[in-house]
Amino acid sequence: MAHIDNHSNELTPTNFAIGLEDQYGAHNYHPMPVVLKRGQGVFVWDVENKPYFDFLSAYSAVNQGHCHPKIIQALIAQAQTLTLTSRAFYNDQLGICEKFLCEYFGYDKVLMMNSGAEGGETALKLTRKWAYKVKGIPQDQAKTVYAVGNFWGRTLAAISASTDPSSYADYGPLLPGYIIVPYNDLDALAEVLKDPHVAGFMVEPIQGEAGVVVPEEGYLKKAYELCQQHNVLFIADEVQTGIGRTGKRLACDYEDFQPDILILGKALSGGTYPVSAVLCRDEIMLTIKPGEHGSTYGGNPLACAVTMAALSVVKEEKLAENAFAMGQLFRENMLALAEKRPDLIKTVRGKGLLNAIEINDTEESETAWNLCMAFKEKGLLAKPTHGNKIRFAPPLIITESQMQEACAIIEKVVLDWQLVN
Ligand code: IF1
Repeated sequence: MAHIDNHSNELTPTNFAIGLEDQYGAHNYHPMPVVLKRGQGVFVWDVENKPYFDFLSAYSAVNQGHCHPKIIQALIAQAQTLTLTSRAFYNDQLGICEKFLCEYFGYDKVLMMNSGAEGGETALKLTRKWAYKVKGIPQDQAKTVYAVGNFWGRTLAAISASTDPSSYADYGPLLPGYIIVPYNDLDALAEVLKDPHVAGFMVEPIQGEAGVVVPEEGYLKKAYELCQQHNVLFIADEVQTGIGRTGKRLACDYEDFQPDILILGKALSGGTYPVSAVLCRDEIMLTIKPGEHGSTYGGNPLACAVTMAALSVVKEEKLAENAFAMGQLFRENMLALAEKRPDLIKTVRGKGLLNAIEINDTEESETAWNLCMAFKEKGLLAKPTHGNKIRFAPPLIITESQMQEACAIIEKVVLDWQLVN
Protein backbone atom coordinates (compact mmCIF):
# COMPACT_ATOMS: atom_id res chain seq x y z
CA MET A 1 0.00 0.00 0.00
CA ALA A 2 2.03 2.93 -1.21
CA HIS A 3 1.41 6.33 0.26
CA ILE A 4 2.77 9.02 -2.00
CA ASP A 5 3.71 11.90 0.23
CA ASN A 6 3.83 15.06 -1.79
CA HIS A 7 6.98 16.65 -0.49
CA SER A 8 7.38 20.06 -1.96
CA ASN A 9 10.60 20.44 -3.93
CA GLU A 10 11.71 23.17 -1.51
CA LEU A 11 14.84 21.93 0.28
CA THR A 12 13.57 22.27 3.85
CA PRO A 13 15.48 20.54 6.69
CA THR A 14 12.72 17.93 6.61
CA ASN A 15 13.02 17.25 2.89
CA PHE A 16 16.81 17.29 3.09
CA ALA A 17 16.83 14.56 5.76
CA ILE A 18 14.20 12.48 3.94
CA GLY A 19 16.15 12.84 0.70
CA LEU A 20 19.32 11.51 2.30
CA GLU A 21 17.54 8.45 3.67
CA ASP A 22 15.90 7.87 0.33
CA GLN A 23 19.19 8.08 -1.51
CA TYR A 24 21.47 6.20 0.87
CA GLY A 25 19.22 4.05 3.09
CA ALA A 26 17.43 0.77 2.53
CA HIS A 27 13.77 1.25 1.74
CA ASN A 28 12.59 -1.20 4.39
CA TYR A 29 10.28 1.30 6.08
CA HIS A 30 7.66 3.82 5.07
CA PRO A 31 7.90 6.39 7.87
CA MET A 32 5.49 9.24 8.48
CA PRO A 33 7.04 12.31 6.75
CA VAL A 34 8.40 13.93 9.93
CA VAL A 35 12.08 14.23 10.87
CA LEU A 36 12.71 14.22 14.62
CA LYS A 37 15.72 15.72 16.29
CA ARG A 38 14.90 15.95 20.02
CA GLY A 39 12.82 14.12 22.60
CA GLN A 40 11.94 14.91 26.21
CA GLY A 41 9.22 13.20 28.23
CA VAL A 42 6.07 12.76 26.14
CA PHE A 43 7.28 15.25 23.52
CA VAL A 44 9.47 15.11 20.43
CA TRP A 45 10.51 18.01 18.20
CA ASP A 46 11.14 17.90 14.47
CA VAL A 47 13.93 19.62 12.56
CA GLU A 48 11.65 22.63 12.08
CA ASN A 49 11.42 22.85 15.91
CA LYS A 50 7.75 21.83 15.87
CA PRO A 51 6.68 19.92 19.02
CA TYR A 52 4.59 16.73 18.95
CA PHE A 53 2.97 14.44 21.46
CA ASP A 54 4.68 11.09 20.84
CA PHE A 55 1.79 8.59 20.79
CA LEU A 56 3.90 5.72 19.53
CA SER A 57 6.76 5.71 22.10
CA ALA A 58 9.00 3.90 19.61
CA TYR A 59 6.55 0.97 19.72
CA SER A 60 6.58 0.91 23.55
CA ALA A 61 10.34 1.23 23.97
CA VAL A 62 10.08 4.72 25.53
CA ASN A 63 7.61 3.90 28.34
CA GLN A 64 9.62 6.06 30.76
CA GLY A 65 9.49 9.09 28.44
CA HIS A 66 12.17 10.33 26.05
CA CYS A 67 15.64 10.86 27.58
CA HIS A 68 14.54 10.17 31.15
CA PRO A 69 17.19 11.98 33.29
CA LYS A 70 17.79 9.04 35.66
CA ILE A 71 18.31 6.58 32.80
CA ILE A 72 20.50 8.99 30.84
CA GLN A 73 22.61 9.61 33.93
CA ALA A 74 23.12 5.86 34.35
CA LEU A 75 24.00 5.57 30.66
CA ILE A 76 26.55 8.39 30.80
CA ALA A 77 28.16 7.19 34.03
CA GLN A 78 28.61 3.64 32.77
CA ALA A 79 29.64 4.81 29.29
CA GLN A 80 32.50 6.72 30.87
CA THR A 81 33.57 3.64 32.86
CA LEU A 82 33.19 0.37 30.96
CA THR A 83 30.87 -0.33 28.02
CA LEU A 84 31.67 -3.84 26.75
CA THR A 85 33.84 -6.76 27.84
CA SER A 86 32.17 -9.64 25.94
CA ARG A 87 31.22 -12.66 28.07
CA ALA A 88 34.74 -14.04 27.75
CA PHE A 89 35.23 -12.30 31.09
CA TYR A 90 32.98 -11.35 33.99
CA ASN A 91 32.00 -7.75 34.57
CA ASP A 92 30.83 -6.00 37.74
CA GLN A 93 27.38 -5.02 36.40
CA LEU A 94 25.95 -8.26 34.99
CA GLY A 95 25.49 -10.25 38.20
CA ILE A 96 23.89 -7.29 39.95
CA CYS A 97 21.53 -6.78 37.00
CA GLU A 98 20.68 -10.48 36.77
CA LYS A 99 19.77 -10.51 40.47
CA PHE A 100 17.77 -7.30 40.00
CA LEU A 101 15.79 -8.76 37.07
CA CYS A 102 15.15 -12.14 38.75
CA GLU A 103 13.84 -10.45 41.90
CA TYR A 104 11.82 -7.87 39.93
CA PHE A 105 9.98 -10.56 37.92
CA GLY A 106 10.25 -13.59 40.23
CA TYR A 107 12.35 -16.07 38.27
CA ASP A 108 15.42 -18.22 39.03
CA LYS A 109 17.57 -17.01 36.14
CA VAL A 110 17.80 -14.57 33.23
CA LEU A 111 19.66 -14.62 29.90
CA MET A 112 20.31 -11.13 28.53
CA MET A 113 20.38 -10.40 24.81
CA ASN A 114 19.93 -7.28 22.68
CA SER A 115 16.84 -7.16 20.46
CA GLY A 116 13.37 -8.47 21.15
CA ALA A 117 13.77 -10.89 18.25
CA GLU A 118 16.90 -12.29 19.89
CA GLY A 119 14.81 -12.69 23.03
CA GLY A 120 12.29 -14.73 21.08
CA GLU A 121 15.07 -16.77 19.46
CA THR A 122 16.57 -17.45 22.90
CA ALA A 123 13.18 -18.54 24.27
CA LEU A 124 12.71 -20.87 21.28
CA LYS A 125 16.21 -22.38 21.71
CA LEU A 126 15.60 -22.88 25.46
CA THR A 127 12.27 -24.55 24.67
CA ARG A 128 13.88 -26.92 22.19
CA LYS A 129 16.74 -27.75 24.58
CA TRP A 130 14.18 -28.38 27.33
CA ALA A 131 12.12 -30.52 24.91
CA TYR A 132 15.03 -32.89 24.28
CA LYS A 133 16.82 -32.78 27.64
CA VAL A 134 13.84 -32.66 30.04
CA LYS A 135 10.53 -33.53 28.35
CA GLY A 136 12.19 -36.29 26.29
CA ILE A 137 10.83 -35.40 22.85
CA PRO A 138 12.75 -37.30 20.13
CA GLN A 139 15.66 -35.34 18.61
CA ASP A 140 14.64 -32.72 16.02
CA GLN A 141 10.92 -33.49 16.57
CA ALA A 142 10.09 -30.59 18.92
CA LYS A 143 7.23 -28.35 17.82
CA THR A 144 6.25 -24.89 19.03
CA VAL A 145 2.83 -23.24 18.79
CA TYR A 146 2.07 -19.63 17.84
CA ALA A 147 -1.11 -17.61 17.33
CA VAL A 148 -2.45 -16.21 14.08
CA GLY A 149 -1.43 -12.53 13.95
CA ASN A 150 1.71 -13.01 16.04
CA PHE A 151 4.72 -10.76 15.64
CA TRP A 152 7.99 -11.33 17.43
CA GLY A 153 10.56 -9.84 15.10
CA ARG A 154 12.21 -9.96 11.71
CA THR A 155 14.62 -12.92 12.02
CA LEU A 156 13.98 -16.06 10.00
CA ALA A 157 12.81 -17.93 13.11
CA ALA A 158 10.40 -15.09 13.92
CA ILE A 159 8.95 -14.71 10.43
CA SER A 160 8.59 -18.49 10.19
CA ALA A 161 5.79 -18.08 12.77
CA SER A 162 4.19 -15.13 11.00
CA THR A 163 0.80 -15.25 9.26
CA ASP A 164 1.43 -11.88 7.58
CA PRO A 165 2.86 -12.25 4.06
CA SER A 166 4.61 -8.88 4.36
CA SER A 167 6.72 -10.50 7.08
CA TYR A 168 7.55 -13.85 5.41
CA ALA A 169 7.03 -13.58 1.63
CA ASP A 170 10.11 -14.46 -0.45
CA TYR A 171 12.18 -15.33 2.62
CA GLY A 172 11.73 -19.11 2.40
CA PRO A 173 12.54 -21.81 3.19
CA LEU A 174 11.12 -21.10 6.65
CA LEU A 175 11.84 -22.95 9.89
CA PRO A 176 9.96 -26.27 10.34
CA GLY A 177 8.31 -27.47 13.56
CA TYR A 178 5.82 -24.62 13.87
CA ILE A 179 2.06 -24.94 14.53
CA ILE A 180 -0.26 -21.95 14.15
CA VAL A 181 -3.59 -21.68 16.01
CA PRO A 182 -6.19 -18.90 16.04
CA TYR A 183 -5.55 -16.30 18.77
CA ASN A 184 -7.95 -16.31 21.72
CA ASP A 185 -9.18 -19.83 20.83
CA LEU A 186 -8.71 -22.32 23.68
CA ASP A 187 -10.32 -25.25 21.84
CA ALA A 188 -7.86 -24.92 18.96
CA LEU A 189 -4.97 -24.73 21.41
CA ALA A 190 -6.21 -27.74 23.41
CA GLU A 191 -6.37 -29.75 20.20
CA VAL A 192 -2.77 -29.10 19.10
CA LEU A 193 -1.42 -29.64 22.64
CA LYS A 194 -2.45 -33.30 22.37
CA ASP A 195 0.60 -33.76 20.10
CA PRO A 196 3.29 -35.17 22.45
CA HIS A 197 5.98 -33.44 20.41
CA VAL A 198 4.71 -29.96 21.25
CA ALA A 199 7.19 -28.27 23.62
CA GLY A 200 6.04 -24.67 23.87
CA PHE A 201 3.32 -22.09 23.15
CA MET A 202 4.61 -18.56 22.51
CA VAL A 203 1.98 -15.83 22.70
CA GLU A 204 1.62 -12.08 23.16
CA PRO A 205 -0.79 -11.25 26.03
CA ILE A 206 -2.13 -8.52 23.71
CA GLN A 207 -1.21 -8.64 20.04
CA GLY A 208 0.43 -5.30 19.26
CA GLU A 209 1.24 -5.42 15.56
CA ALA A 210 -2.02 -7.19 14.77
CA GLY A 211 -3.75 -4.00 15.88
CA VAL A 212 -3.90 -4.19 19.71
CA VAL A 213 -5.97 -7.38 19.81
CA VAL A 214 -7.06 -8.04 23.40
CA PRO A 215 -8.08 -11.65 24.15
CA GLU A 216 -11.09 -12.41 26.32
CA GLU A 217 -10.70 -12.31 30.10
CA GLY A 218 -9.15 -15.55 31.34
CA TYR A 219 -7.75 -16.69 27.99
CA LEU A 220 -4.13 -16.39 29.09
CA LYS A 221 -4.54 -18.28 32.36
CA LYS A 222 -6.63 -21.03 30.75
CA ALA A 223 -4.03 -21.34 27.98
CA TYR A 224 -1.35 -21.60 30.66
CA GLU A 225 -3.32 -24.33 32.45
CA LEU A 226 -3.74 -26.25 29.22
CA CYS A 227 0.02 -26.05 28.70
CA GLN A 228 0.60 -27.31 32.24
CA GLN A 229 -1.73 -30.25 31.64
CA HIS A 230 0.29 -31.27 28.58
CA ASN A 231 3.78 -30.51 29.96
CA VAL A 232 4.19 -27.67 27.43
CA LEU A 233 6.00 -24.42 28.23
CA PHE A 234 3.90 -21.22 28.21
CA ILE A 235 6.13 -18.53 26.69
CA ALA A 236 4.92 -14.93 27.21
CA ASP A 237 6.19 -12.45 24.65
CA GLU A 238 5.93 -9.26 26.72
CA VAL A 239 8.39 -7.32 24.59
CA GLN A 240 5.68 -4.77 23.79
CA THR A 241 3.10 -5.34 26.56
CA GLY A 242 5.55 -5.61 29.46
CA ILE A 243 7.12 -3.08 31.81
CA GLY A 244 3.98 -1.18 32.75
CA ARG A 245 2.57 -0.60 29.25
CA THR A 246 -0.82 -2.28 29.82
CA GLY A 247 -1.37 -0.85 33.32
CA LYS A 248 0.36 -3.67 35.23
CA ARG A 249 3.99 -4.68 35.67
CA LEU A 250 3.33 -7.33 33.00
CA ALA A 251 0.17 -7.89 30.96
CA CYS A 252 0.11 -11.46 32.33
CA ASP A 253 -0.27 -9.96 35.82
CA TYR A 254 -3.94 -9.27 35.01
CA GLU A 255 -4.46 -13.04 35.35
CA ASP A 256 -3.10 -15.01 38.28
CA PHE A 257 -0.32 -17.11 36.74
CA GLN A 258 3.39 -16.93 35.98
CA PRO A 259 4.61 -17.78 32.44
CA ASP A 260 7.22 -20.54 32.25
CA ILE A 261 9.36 -18.30 30.04
CA LEU A 262 9.11 -14.49 29.99
CA ILE A 263 10.54 -12.44 27.10
CA LEU A 264 11.23 -8.72 27.65
CA GLY A 265 12.72 -6.01 25.44
CA LYS A 266 12.09 -2.43 24.29
CA ALA A 267 11.36 -0.43 27.48
CA LEU A 268 13.86 -2.55 29.46
CA SER A 269 16.27 0.30 28.68
CA GLY A 270 13.74 3.12 28.40
CA GLY A 271 14.62 3.60 24.74
CA THR A 272 18.30 4.33 25.36
CA TYR A 273 19.93 1.05 24.30
CA PRO A 274 18.94 -2.32 22.78
CA VAL A 275 18.35 -4.71 25.67
CA SER A 276 16.28 -7.89 25.85
CA ALA A 277 15.99 -10.54 28.50
CA VAL A 278 14.59 -14.06 28.85
CA LEU A 279 13.61 -15.25 32.34
CA CYS A 280 12.70 -18.77 33.46
CA ARG A 281 13.29 -21.39 36.16
CA ASP A 282 16.57 -23.34 36.52
CA GLU A 283 15.13 -26.55 34.99
CA ILE A 284 14.72 -24.70 31.68
CA MET A 285 17.60 -22.20 31.78
CA LEU A 286 20.27 -24.73 32.72
CA THR A 287 19.57 -26.86 29.64
CA ILE A 288 21.87 -24.43 27.78
CA LYS A 289 25.49 -25.19 28.68
CA PRO A 290 28.58 -22.96 28.28
CA GLY A 291 29.26 -22.18 24.64
CA GLU A 292 25.77 -23.18 23.45
CA HIS A 293 24.25 -19.71 23.11
CA GLY A 294 25.28 -16.07 23.46
CA SER A 295 25.95 -12.72 21.82
CA THR A 296 28.84 -10.23 21.73
CA TYR A 297 26.79 -7.49 23.39
CA GLY A 298 24.46 -9.69 25.46
CA GLY A 299 24.54 -8.58 29.12
CA ASN A 300 27.13 -5.85 28.59
CA PRO A 301 27.79 -3.40 31.45
CA LEU A 302 26.13 -0.49 29.66
CA ALA A 303 22.96 -2.51 29.00
CA CYS A 304 22.91 -3.61 32.64
CA ALA A 305 23.28 -0.08 34.01
CA VAL A 306 20.45 1.37 31.90
CA THR A 307 18.20 -1.65 32.56
CA MET A 308 18.40 -1.25 36.32
CA ALA A 309 17.77 2.49 36.05
CA ALA A 310 14.89 2.04 33.58
CA LEU A 311 13.09 -0.56 35.72
CA SER A 312 13.69 1.47 38.90
CA VAL A 313 11.99 4.43 37.24
CA VAL A 314 8.92 2.31 36.39
CA LYS A 315 8.57 1.25 40.04
CA GLU A 316 9.52 4.55 41.74
CA GLU A 317 7.30 6.69 39.49
CA LYS A 318 4.44 4.12 39.58
CA LEU A 319 4.25 4.16 35.81
CA ALA A 320 2.07 1.04 35.55
CA GLU A 321 -0.50 2.62 37.86
CA ASN A 322 -0.43 5.84 35.84
CA ALA A 323 -0.77 3.86 32.60
CA PHE A 324 -3.85 2.15 34.07
CA ALA A 325 -5.51 5.45 35.00
CA MET A 326 -4.52 7.42 31.90
CA GLY A 327 -5.51 4.50 29.69
CA GLN A 328 -9.00 4.50 31.19
CA LEU A 329 -9.26 8.24 30.54
CA PHE A 330 -8.08 7.80 26.95
CA ARG A 331 -10.57 5.01 26.19
CA GLU A 332 -13.43 6.97 27.79
CA ASN A 333 -12.60 9.95 25.56
CA MET A 334 -12.31 7.76 22.46
CA LEU A 335 -15.57 5.88 23.17
CA ALA A 336 -17.37 9.23 23.52
CA LEU A 337 -15.79 10.31 20.23
CA ALA A 338 -16.80 7.05 18.52
CA GLU A 339 -20.42 7.75 19.49
CA LYS A 340 -20.19 11.10 17.70
CA ARG A 341 -18.52 9.62 14.62
CA PRO A 342 -19.59 5.96 14.29
CA ASP A 343 -19.10 6.39 10.54
CA LEU A 344 -15.36 6.83 11.19
CA ILE A 345 -14.52 4.96 14.41
CA LYS A 346 -15.58 1.31 14.53
CA THR A 347 -13.98 0.12 17.79
CA VAL A 348 -11.79 1.34 20.62
CA ARG A 349 -9.68 -1.29 22.41
CA GLY A 350 -6.69 -1.79 24.62
CA LYS A 351 -5.40 -2.00 28.18
CA GLY A 352 -3.43 0.62 30.05
CA LEU A 353 -1.68 2.82 27.52
CA LEU A 354 -1.62 0.24 24.71
CA ASN A 355 -4.71 1.24 22.77
CA ALA A 356 -6.00 1.41 19.22
CA ILE A 357 -9.01 2.67 17.33
CA GLU A 358 -10.26 0.67 14.37
CA ILE A 359 -11.32 2.91 11.50
CA ASN A 360 -14.63 2.08 9.86
CA ASP A 361 -12.98 1.37 6.52
CA THR A 362 -11.18 -1.49 4.75
CA GLU A 363 -7.58 -2.47 5.62
CA GLU A 364 -6.64 -1.25 2.15
CA SER A 365 -8.09 2.22 2.67
CA GLU A 366 -5.83 5.20 3.31
CA THR A 367 -8.15 6.74 5.87
CA ALA A 368 -6.06 5.68 8.88
CA TRP A 369 -2.89 6.99 7.26
CA ASN A 370 -4.58 10.27 6.28
CA LEU A 371 -5.95 10.68 9.81
CA CYS A 372 -2.43 10.19 11.18
CA MET A 373 -1.16 12.81 8.75
CA ALA A 374 -3.81 15.19 10.09
CA PHE A 375 -2.87 14.34 13.71
CA LYS A 376 0.72 15.14 12.77
CA GLU A 377 -0.27 18.55 11.44
CA LYS A 378 -1.98 19.25 14.77
CA GLY A 379 1.03 18.11 16.83
CA LEU A 380 0.42 14.45 17.66
CA LEU A 381 2.36 11.50 16.21
CA ALA A 382 0.66 8.13 15.78
CA LYS A 383 0.91 5.49 13.07
CA PRO A 384 -1.55 3.03 11.53
CA THR A 385 -1.03 -0.70 11.98
CA HIS A 386 -2.43 -3.25 9.56
CA GLY A 387 -4.15 -0.68 7.45
CA ASN A 388 -7.22 0.51 9.29
CA LYS A 389 -6.11 0.44 12.96
CA ILE A 390 -4.39 3.39 14.61
CA ARG A 391 -2.30 2.51 17.65
CA PHE A 392 -2.05 5.10 20.43
CA ALA A 393 0.75 4.41 22.92
CA PRO A 394 2.19 7.49 24.66
CA PRO A 395 4.95 7.28 27.26
CA LEU A 396 3.56 6.05 30.61
CA ILE A 397 4.59 9.30 32.33
CA ILE A 398 1.83 11.24 30.56
CA THR A 399 -0.11 13.53 32.92
CA GLU A 400 -3.87 13.97 32.96
CA SER A 401 -3.65 17.47 31.46
CA GLN A 402 -1.32 16.24 28.70
CA MET A 403 -3.70 13.34 27.98
CA GLN A 404 -6.68 15.72 27.77
CA GLU A 405 -4.72 18.01 25.44
CA ALA A 406 -3.70 15.09 23.23
CA CYS A 407 -7.26 13.74 23.13
CA ALA A 408 -8.48 17.19 22.13
CA ILE A 409 -6.21 17.00 19.08
CA ILE A 410 -7.59 13.58 18.12
CA GLU A 411 -11.17 14.73 18.72
CA LYS A 412 -10.74 17.90 16.62
CA VAL A 413 -9.35 15.97 13.65
CA VAL A 414 -11.98 13.23 13.86
CA LEU A 415 -14.98 15.58 14.32
CA ASP A 416 -13.85 17.74 11.38
CA TRP A 417 -13.13 14.70 9.18
CA GLN A 418 -15.03 14.57 5.91
CA LEU A 419 -15.24 11.00 4.67
CA VAL A 420 -14.64 11.06 0.91
CA ASN A 421 -17.00 8.70 -0.82
C1 IF1 B 1 9.70 -3.23 13.22
C2 IF1 B 1 5.80 -4.15 14.74
C3 IF1 B 1 5.39 -3.43 17.03
C4 IF1 B 1 7.24 -6.99 19.22
C5 IF1 B 1 6.93 -8.13 19.99
C6 IF1 B 1 9.10 -9.01 19.65
C7 IF1 B 1 9.45 -7.91 18.89
C8 IF1 B 1 8.53 -6.87 18.67
C9 IF1 B 1 5.54 -8.29 20.61
C10 IF1 B 1 10.85 -7.85 18.30
C11 IF1 B 1 8.93 -5.69 17.85
C12 IF1 B 1 8.60 -3.72 16.71
C13 IF1 B 1 9.47 -4.08 15.54
C14 IF1 B 1 9.44 -2.88 14.66
C15 IF1 B 1 8.06 -2.26 14.83
C16 IF1 B 1 7.54 -2.82 16.12
C17 IF1 B 1 6.24 -3.49 15.99
F1 IF1 B 1 4.99 -3.26 14.17
F2 IF1 B 1 6.80 -4.46 13.98
F3 IF1 B 1 5.13 -5.24 15.11
F4 IF1 B 1 5.75 -2.91 18.12
F5 IF1 B 1 4.18 -3.91 16.96
N1 IF1 B 1 7.85 -9.12 20.19
N2 IF1 B 1 8.09 -4.84 17.46
O1 IF1 B 1 6.30 -6.01 19.02
O2 IF1 B 1 11.60 -6.87 18.96
O3 IF1 B 1 13.61 -7.27 17.54
O4 IF1 B 1 12.22 -5.24 17.15
O5 IF1 B 1 13.55 -5.44 19.26
O6 IF1 B 1 10.24 -4.32 12.95
O7 IF1 B 1 9.31 -2.42 12.38
P1 IF1 B 1 12.82 -6.17 18.17
